[in-house]
Amino acid sequence: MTILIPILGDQLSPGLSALKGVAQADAVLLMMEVAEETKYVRHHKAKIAFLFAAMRHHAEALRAKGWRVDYVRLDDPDNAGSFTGEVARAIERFRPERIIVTEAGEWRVQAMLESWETMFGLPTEIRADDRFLCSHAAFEGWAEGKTKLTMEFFYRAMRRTTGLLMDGDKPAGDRWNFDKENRKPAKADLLMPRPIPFEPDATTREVFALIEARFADHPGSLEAFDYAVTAAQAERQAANFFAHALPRFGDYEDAMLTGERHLWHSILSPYINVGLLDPLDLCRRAEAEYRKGRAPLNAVEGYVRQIIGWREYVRGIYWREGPDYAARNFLRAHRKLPAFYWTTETDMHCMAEAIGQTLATGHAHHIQRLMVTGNFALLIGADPAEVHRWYLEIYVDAFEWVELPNTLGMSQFGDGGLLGSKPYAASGAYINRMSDYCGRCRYDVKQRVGTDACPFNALYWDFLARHEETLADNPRMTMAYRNWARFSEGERAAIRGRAGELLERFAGEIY
Ligand code: FAD
Ligand code: DLZ
Ligand code: SF4
Repeated sequence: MTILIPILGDQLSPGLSALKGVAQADAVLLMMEVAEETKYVRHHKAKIAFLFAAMRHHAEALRAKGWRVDYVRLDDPDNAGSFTGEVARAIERFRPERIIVTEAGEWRVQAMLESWETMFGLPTEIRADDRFLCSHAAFEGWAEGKTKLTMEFFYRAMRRTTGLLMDGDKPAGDRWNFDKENRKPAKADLLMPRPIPFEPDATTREVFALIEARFADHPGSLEAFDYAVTAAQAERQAANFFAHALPRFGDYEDAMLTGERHLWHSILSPYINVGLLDPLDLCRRAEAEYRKGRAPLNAVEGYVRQIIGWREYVRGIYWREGPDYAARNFLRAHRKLPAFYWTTETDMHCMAEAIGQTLATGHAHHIQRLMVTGNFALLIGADPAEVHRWYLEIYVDAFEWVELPNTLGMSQFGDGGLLGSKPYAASGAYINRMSDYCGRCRYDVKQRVGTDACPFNALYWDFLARHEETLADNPRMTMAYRNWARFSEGERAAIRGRAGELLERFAGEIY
């Protein structure tokens, strides 16, 4: 008997559900580099390079464990160009009796997997992806009957289910959430932790050559590429994080500093998302650091919350809301993103920093994504579908199930508050409080009007004014609207005039 087991680019886990209980002698594992997946958005060069390098290394690791792996490269002259086309070719080659596959991470690909049984006339078993800690059914069970799907309550349920950071029935330290302690601005110092840079090996360099030949027109650069591309390297990066960065992860979670790409973040999301690291294992190890007194509770709780809370929660929302979620546009925002999202050519220092490091490496940390590039797109009224496309193409860790709810929901308020209780809109004052950017900027963060005034300021007030009818009733916006009402009529007109000029300027910068 031959079983065909397709393994997708983000399914690089040795314990993948599709492999469970299968005898190696019966299985052909199919891994495919296919044009369709590289082109549905213009992925950053580093994203394709990371995926292909990790896939090629993973194929070798599976072979070393005794699996028969059929690996189709992008430049294989017979490459059919799509998952379905390659499965069809593999059926010709191997004549399997059935197919087993782990469910896909996005609606688009899941629809392909679901078509195979009828298309190929072969029994096709689609198994649940048990690398996630909350199954679709468990999320539905939690969500059922609730009028508001609040992340914090989901997170508490997940703490109870996993037993992470629990002392009996109670949360460790008698509190569920230490977020209030985690908003300190940071100062650069020589002792700051650094992720391990990994020198690209021959396999990765071969992928680079392919990327330069085939994807020269895609955004981003490979020059700074130093990602882990094997499970062993990802594991070294995780150990480095626990030893050096975790203790202050909480304190500086929201901080931003010029020239500092990593601060105390883990930079492990690409590895978790493709399966080189296991999220539950990482959380258990973070907890062990706390229990052994090597990391404070605010850091460990913050880290665990991001993974068993936010990460699982956004996945639950993605699958619950369905494929139409991507088309939501609650604020009816229709502007284009300015060209500098692809070029870095802006005199706003915060934007140049966040976009610059993104184009150079394919990574930016959460507050840069949310409160700099995301906030700016929200304030100018950029179309959430376009913002979603930018985030999906530009970040190495971007897969739709996690990127879409974060971008369209959390950052752009496109779902009208399903995911966040208010828009993450902020003026320059927030960026100034959490970073050293403003001191290095040509704009004055204290001014609202005039050509030297920080653009975020007028745009923030204008955003509130534009959406007063929709947002003023939101209790979390009351204070903001009260402040807006305090301005004189003349001040309000001047602010909106400055915002109008800015919007015209940015609208002219269409890529
Ligand atoms: P850390 O700060 O070290 O956090 C620890 C881990 O928690 C991360 O590795 C990640 O697995 C998880 N995590 C943290 N925040 C979130 C979150 N909001 N949602 C889901 N998981 C989270 N994350 C992605 O993995 N892929 C994306 O495509 C993605 N797109 C985003 C788009 C926007 C607009 C925003 C605001 C956030 C997005 N995030 C995305 C969430 C978050 O920014 C990244 O997970 C984080 O920056 C990854 O870096 P890190 O590993 O150093 O994270
Ligand atoms: C993102 C991506 C890219 C660029 N290329 C491939 C590929 O060639 N082969 C592959 O198996 N997966 C690729 N991926 C990931 C998929 O597009 C998709 O995001 C995941 O399989 C989740 O459904
Ligand atoms: Fe950004 Fe405004 Fe600060 Fe400049 S002054 S860095 S534009 S927030």
